[in-house]
Amino acid sequence: MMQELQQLANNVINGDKRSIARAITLIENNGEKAQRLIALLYPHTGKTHIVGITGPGGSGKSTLIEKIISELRRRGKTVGVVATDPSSPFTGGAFLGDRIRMQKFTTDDDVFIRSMATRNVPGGIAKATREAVMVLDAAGKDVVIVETVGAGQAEVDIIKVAHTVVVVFAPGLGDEIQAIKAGIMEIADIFVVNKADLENANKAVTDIKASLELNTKEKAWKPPVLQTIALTGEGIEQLVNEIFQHKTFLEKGAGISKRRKKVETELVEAIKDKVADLIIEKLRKKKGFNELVEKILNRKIDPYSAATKLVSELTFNQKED
Ligand SMILES: Nc1nc2c(ncn2[C@@H]2O[C@H](COP(=O)(O)OP(=O)(O)OP(=O)(O)O)[C@@H](O)[C@H]2O)c(=O)[nH]1
Ligand SMILES: [Mg+2]
Repeated sequence: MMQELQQLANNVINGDKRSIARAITLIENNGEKAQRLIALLYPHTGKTHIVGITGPGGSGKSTLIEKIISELRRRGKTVGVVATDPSSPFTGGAFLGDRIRMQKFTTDDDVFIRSMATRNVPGGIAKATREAVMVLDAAGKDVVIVETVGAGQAEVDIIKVAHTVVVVFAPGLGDEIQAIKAGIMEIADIFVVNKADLENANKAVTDIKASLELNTKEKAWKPPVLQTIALTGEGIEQLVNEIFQHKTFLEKGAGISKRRKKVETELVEAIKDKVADLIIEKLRKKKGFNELVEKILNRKIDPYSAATKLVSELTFNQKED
C-alpha cells in the first residue's frame, strides 16, 4: 500500500491530472490512506497562492472564476480550482451550468477544476477542502482558487485557507449583503461588485466603501472595491492585478503572521480531529457506553447529558506525554 501511495504522491507532484483527481477522492473518503498521502505531499506544499472567492449565491462567482482562469493562463500561470457548496442539494455540488462553462479547460493540463462532493464527507467539507487545496499546492499550481457561498460558519472555515479573500456581490442583493457582512467582511481582502452592467452597481460600491470606512482605518491593507462584468470579462484584468498586489503585500512581511496563523489553524484543526477520534475510541470501550446508548434509545437520557457523563469520567494517562 505504501508503495502505491508513494507512486500516487509522485504523480501528483508531477502535476498529473488523473492522479490529482484520485488523490482528492481519496482525501474525501478521509481514511488512513488519506492521512498518509497528506504526509507525503505536505513537504511539497506552501508555494501556491490561495485565493478564496465567496459571496451570495448567484452573484457570479463561477462566471468570474472562469474569466480569472483565462486571465491567469494568459499570464502563464497554472491554476487549480476547488468549488464547494455546502448547501447544494445536488450530488457533487456542481451545477450543470458550471460544468459546461468549465469544460473548455478540460484539455488544458495546467488547469485542474474540482467540485467537492458536498454531502456525507467524513470529517467535514472544510477539512476536505483544505486538503484538496494541499494536493493542488503539491501539484505545483501557481494559484489555487476556492469557491464557496459565503453564508455560514462552515463557509468561513473553508475560506480561512485562503491568502487572499475576494468577496463578490451583485447589485440589488442588499439583504444578502447584510447577512454575509457579519462573518465575511472582516476577512475580505478585495471586494467585487459583479454584474456592473446592471442598475445600482455604483450604489453597491458606495455602500461597501461606507461600511469599510468604519473598520479598516488603521489597517495596512485597504481592501479595494472593484466593479466587474463577469459575462464580458470587463474588470477581470484589474481584479487579477489586485490579487497579485495583495500577494506582494503579504510577501513584504504582513503575510508572515497570516501564514503563521494559517499553519496554527491547520494544527488546531488536526488536533481536533485526532482528539475526537481518540476520545471516542476510548469511550466506546467503556461498558457504560452501550448502557447509555440503550438509555438514549429508551428516552431515559438525552445524548448531551450522556456525553457529559461519559466525558467527565475520562482519565488521561500522563505517561503518554
Ligand atoms: N448581467 C450579468 N449577469 C451575470 C454576470 N456574471 C454572471 N451573471 C449571471 O448570473 C448568474 C449566476 O452566475 P454564477 O456564476 O453561476 O453565480 P455564482 O455566484 O457562482 O452562483 P452559486 O455558485 O450558485 O452561488 C448566471 O446566470 C450568470 O450568467 C454579469 O456580470 N452580469
Ligand atoms: Mg458558483
